[in-house]
Amino acid sequence: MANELIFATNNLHKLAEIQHIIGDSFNLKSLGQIGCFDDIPETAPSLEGNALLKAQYVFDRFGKNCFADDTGLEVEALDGRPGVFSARYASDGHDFEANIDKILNELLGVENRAARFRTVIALILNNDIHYFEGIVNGEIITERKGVKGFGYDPVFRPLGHELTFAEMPLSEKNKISHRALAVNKLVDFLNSAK
Ligand code: ITT
Repeated sequence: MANELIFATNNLHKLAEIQHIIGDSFNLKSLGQIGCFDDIPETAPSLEGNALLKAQYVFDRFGKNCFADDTGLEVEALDGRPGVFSARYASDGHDFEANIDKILNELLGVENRAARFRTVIALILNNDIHYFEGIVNGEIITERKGVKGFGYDPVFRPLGHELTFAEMPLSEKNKISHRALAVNKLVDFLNSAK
């Protein structure tokens, strides 16, 4: 029987995407599937801290192997902001449009448009903590392009590509994204730990 592994998320789209990459050897379950409906606090000052908070919360209460992720957009000219505040940069809600407007305004007239997406995964496996990181370097363009994806995708163009993340087919983004890079490292580790 496949090993059960909890992914501390309620985003079933993310769960399916990662289950697909992991294959049959681990049976991923979401928070809802283990009966966890709590609003897990994400109050740490770093992506690493927030990913661990979520994984630890589940491990402490359910005693199950678990991993969690956190992602941020880090803009060089803004000293790495929005970073850990990416989801709630302009306001407390997940208002993607307002978040993009805020970044574009802050970068008005700024020449250095370098930015990166960074995903951190914290895994708690048999009481040990492991981190996996995925980074995509790119730049913030001056106006929105494309309607696919979510979040900051319309203004983020990955290095070496002509299209923004929001102009690429999702299958293309998923091959090169920060999340995919971090997940691939997690999967390599899990497969070697089997
Ligand atoms: P959880 O419920 O899983 O915590 P979340 O919305 O907080 O969902 P993330 O931690 O993955 O999601 O990402 C935080 C924010 O970073 C997210 O709300 C987006 O604004 C932005 N973001 C993350 N991944 C992105 C991507 O692939 N493309 C564009 N923006 C992204």
